[in-house]
Amino acid sequence: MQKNSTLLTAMSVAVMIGVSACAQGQATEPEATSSSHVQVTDLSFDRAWVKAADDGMTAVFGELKNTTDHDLTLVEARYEDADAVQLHETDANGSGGMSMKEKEGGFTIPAGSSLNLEPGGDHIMIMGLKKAIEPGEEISLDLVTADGTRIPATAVAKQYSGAQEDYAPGEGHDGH
Ligand SMILES: [Cu+2]
Repeated sequence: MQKNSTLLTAMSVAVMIGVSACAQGQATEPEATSSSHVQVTDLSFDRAWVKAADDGMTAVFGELKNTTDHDLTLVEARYEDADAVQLHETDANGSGGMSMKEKEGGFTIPAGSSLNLEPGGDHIMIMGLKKAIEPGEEISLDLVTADGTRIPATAVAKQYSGAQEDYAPGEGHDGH
C-alpha cells in the first residue's frame, strides 16, 4: 500500500514537472524509484547508436521521440567516460565542407513528433573519451530536458567512417 502510493506520487510528480517547473519545490525527487523499472518517460531515444572510437571524439545518433502534447527541449546529455558532451548541429561551412558546432538552446522536439539525430545533421557529441567504445558495446547516457527531467538511454556502438565534420567551436577555424 505504502509502496503503491509512493509510486503514484512519483509518477504524478513526473507528469507535473512536464507541465510546470514550479512543481519541483516540494517534490522529494522520484530518485527512490530509479532502481526499479518504472518508466515515466515522455521522451524516448529510439534506434540509438554511437560511432565506435578508440579515443578523442565520437557522436551519438538516433530518433528522439516526443510522445507528449507539448514541445520538449533536450538541453544536455551526459556520458560518464568522457570529458564533455555537447549537443551539436551541422552546417555547410561556406567552403564546400561541413562543420559542426554547439546548438544554441538545445534540440527542440515538437509535440507528438520526432527529431532524427543523424550523420551530417544534429547529433550528440562526446568529446575527450576516457576509454574506447568498441563495436557492439552498449553505452549508457543520460538525456536532460529543459524541465530538468533526466532520461536514461542506451546506444549501441557501430563501426562508421562518416560523420567527419570539422568541429568549429565559436569562430570558424581551419582544421589543418
Ligand atoms: Cu559534433
